[in-house]
Amino acid sequence: MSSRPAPPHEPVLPAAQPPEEHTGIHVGSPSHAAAGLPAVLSSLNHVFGQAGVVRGTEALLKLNQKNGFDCPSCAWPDPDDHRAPAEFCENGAKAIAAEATTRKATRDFFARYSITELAAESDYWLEQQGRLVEPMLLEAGGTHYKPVSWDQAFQIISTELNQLPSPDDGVFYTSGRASNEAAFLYQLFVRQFGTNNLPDCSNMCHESSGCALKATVGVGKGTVRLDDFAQADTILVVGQNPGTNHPRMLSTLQAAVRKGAKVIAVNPLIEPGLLGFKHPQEVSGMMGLSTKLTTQYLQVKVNGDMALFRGIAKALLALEEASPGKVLDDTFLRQHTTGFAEYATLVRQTSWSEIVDGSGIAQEEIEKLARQLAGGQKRVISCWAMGLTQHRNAVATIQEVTHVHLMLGALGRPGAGLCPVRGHSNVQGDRTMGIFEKMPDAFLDKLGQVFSFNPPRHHGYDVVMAIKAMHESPGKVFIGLGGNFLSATPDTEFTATALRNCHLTAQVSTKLNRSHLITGKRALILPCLGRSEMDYQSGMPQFVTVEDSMSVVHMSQGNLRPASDKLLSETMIVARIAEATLAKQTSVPWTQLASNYDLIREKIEAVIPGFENFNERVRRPGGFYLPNGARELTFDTPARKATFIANALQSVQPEPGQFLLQTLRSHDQFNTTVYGLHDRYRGISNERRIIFLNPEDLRGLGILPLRPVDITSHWQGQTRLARNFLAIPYDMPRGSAAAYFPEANVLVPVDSTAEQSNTPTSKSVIITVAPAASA
Ligand SMILES: Nc1nc2c(c(=O)[nH]1)N[C@H]1C(S)=C(S)[C@@H](COP(=O)(O)OP(=O)(O)OC[C@H]3O[C@@H](n4cnc5c(=O)[nH]c(N)nc54)[C@H](O)[C@@H]3O)O[C@H]1N2
Ligand SMILES: Nc1nc2c(c(=O)[nH]1)N[C@H]1C(S)=C(S)[C@@H](COP(=O)(O)OP(=O)(O)OC[C@H]3O[C@@H](n4cnc5c(=O)[nH]c(N)nc54)[C@H](O)[C@@H]3O)O[C@H]1N2
Ligand SMILES: [Mo]
Repeated sequence: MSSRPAPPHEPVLPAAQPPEEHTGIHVGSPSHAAAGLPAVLSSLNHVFGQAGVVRGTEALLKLNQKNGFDCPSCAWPDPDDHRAPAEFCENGAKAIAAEATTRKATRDFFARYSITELAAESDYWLEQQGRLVEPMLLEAGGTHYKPVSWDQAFQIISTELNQLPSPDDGVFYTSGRASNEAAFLYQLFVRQFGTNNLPDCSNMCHESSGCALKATVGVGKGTVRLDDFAQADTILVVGQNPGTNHPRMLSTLQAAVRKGAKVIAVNPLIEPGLLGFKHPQEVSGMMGLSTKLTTQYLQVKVNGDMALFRGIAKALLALEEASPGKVLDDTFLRQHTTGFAEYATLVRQTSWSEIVDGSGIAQEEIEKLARQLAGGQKRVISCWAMGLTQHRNAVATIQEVTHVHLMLGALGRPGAGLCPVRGHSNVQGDRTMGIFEKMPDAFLDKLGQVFSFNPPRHHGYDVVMAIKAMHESPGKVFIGLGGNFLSATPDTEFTATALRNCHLTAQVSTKLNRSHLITGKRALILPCLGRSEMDYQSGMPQFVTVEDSMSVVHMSQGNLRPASDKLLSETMIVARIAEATLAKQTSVPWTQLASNYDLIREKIEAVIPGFENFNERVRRPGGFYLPNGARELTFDTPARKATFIANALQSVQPEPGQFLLQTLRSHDQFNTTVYGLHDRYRGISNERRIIFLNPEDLRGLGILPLRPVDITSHWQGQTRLARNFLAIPYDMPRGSAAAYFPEANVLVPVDSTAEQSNTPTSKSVIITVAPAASA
């Protein structure tokens, strides 16, 4: 028998991972403070370089102003009262530069490059190609995207969706930049189509915070407002790198420090942005004088926070025993909480050695912190982000943070409370609008009543469930309202197979990314307006609304000329998909709603509590706060009280020779969007394929700094490999490691998720490191 000869050109699948080459690293020493003149120069470079001076200045003048548009870079709130003429940060400016760019990925561009060729380029290169300007279709078996009309695009989506064996074979992803109006219509469409398959980026982000807080204080959102910071005695910044990811938070921290607050950082890495801050809008800051931010820096082990907060609770109990009635807030505990006795017993049973081993922090350091928290007015604010949420025990860890607040009564009074710092600028609003695979019945009842239909009740897929479902059963349809599903999710190669198994993948996007290249049998790019752009419907200017991290709902109106006259607003794209797909099965006047966003807001008001007089109140400068029970000390928990949850102490323990890898952001990226190749504060230039390790650990491995290494992750007998990363010694605890997302996502096992929230454990990946095989 003769075997068939291989075809001359074996078809090459487009690469799911960015190329493994290095870009030419330069390592300097990490900074001692964030912002200052380099930040201002970097902002202007990005904005004027991409958008030109006129368009760039036009955009910056409206950024975060009450009559302008909301910065798409993070969810940190804007001041309620006074706004500076430049109410933005370096990284907000980069986000605007990326959107306002005059570069365009036109039909000629797509004719020039096959998807395989595009996928061989880096994420940075893809980002540099500019705005998507017209709908594009990749036909089955096609190698190149080709232009398609909007009508045809909606027709393809409706045909594919209506051919599915069940509505549950549709997967409808949302990234947290979608406006309230687009998100509300989207979830309505998906539920009228017949499924709750609404995975969103939150599933990979603050889902753990939502789960933890819902159970302890009855609301899955933070309880503080911006003005609380000026009244706080102590502000904990835990598992968060605000210098890069929420730079405007540094002005808030600086103001608090000047009023006498102590800021305490809990982070395995020394993050320069937490050490000091040079306010770019103050003369002293521009001259390089920095305000010292942190008074205590606890270099916790990766995944050691649950042990640390258990330790704080233990130290508080000891202080209370020494001075009864002085430390714990007895009245608060009695009136507003339940479960304290049981929790206190558990804390007493936890030994100091378990706490110190688990956290990597000495008992004296923890006791010192406890004394600080218990001193003064006990006005404590705890802020946290991905350093807490992306671990197996994330929910229990965040509950442990909450317990400390409950013991001190540091909740629902000025200067005190819980502050999960959200990522995407409207991720919190999207959830309020119903982007959730398991919305409560009260929401579904009301939605059904207002729109006269029976919303499906069975829960849908979250992100991880969606990946597995697409992987296991081919033939699904995936629609992404923004985002970059392939690169943002864990286990890149596994997710790539999942997407390739789909009949159709369609992405509503502004910029080119890897999810456009790793596709289903057919694929669509649906280009939309960005937030900075004017949105006219039926000749009338429209605005959208968003909700920030502190539950302020406010308007956002772009002022730039759109990158192309073929772009549609996200809201209109959703409406047209719905109209084409549901046809006669719906009585919702989709395109009529999308022609006047006030009409959508009327429907939001009818369905969702807290939006009374929405259209009127949102037009007031600065918007309005949504109600927050926990802030008012009314707790929507089964016991109607804030609830202590006695979780057994746990942590991920790598074996000897293994490390615990966290995947994090560099200074020059927004999630999967790579603006540049530098990580200025950490002293890294021109390279992303790096792994930070403790210098002693590196020496122990016999690996010299800057040598290439291969990283293998270990999970239940499986291994995953990421090749050719440069080893960088960095100030961090032994046994811990760090590498950038999304390059390291290939190492995150799809099955390794947080208990309850099902969030991928992107901050605790067990790895081994060895000299690169190719070196
Ligand atoms: N410029 C810019 N802004 C952004 C983003 C961006 O990519 N770029 N992304 C946005 C989004 S969606 C989000 S969610 C936020 C993310 O904001 P962050 O959560 O600040 O982002 P990460 O880079 O993931 O940083 C996690 C921090 O946690 C620390 N850490 C890691 N593991 C642990 C641990 O076990 N314990 C503790 N205590 N700390 C740990 C890391 O050292 C790092 O300082 O930022 C938002 N804003
Ligand atoms: N390993 C690891 N993985 C992670 C994380 C981590 O820390 N480590 N963090 C996780 C977190 S916190 C998050 S939030 C997710 C992020 O996951 P996603 O939200 O899916 O990813 P982004 O990179 O923010 O999406 C970028 C794309 O959004 C599109 N876009 C930008 N602006 C707009 C717009 O206005 N409208 C529309 N429709 N599209 C737009 C652009 O095409 C751009 O390429 O990633 C998660 N993945
Ligand atoms: Mo996020």
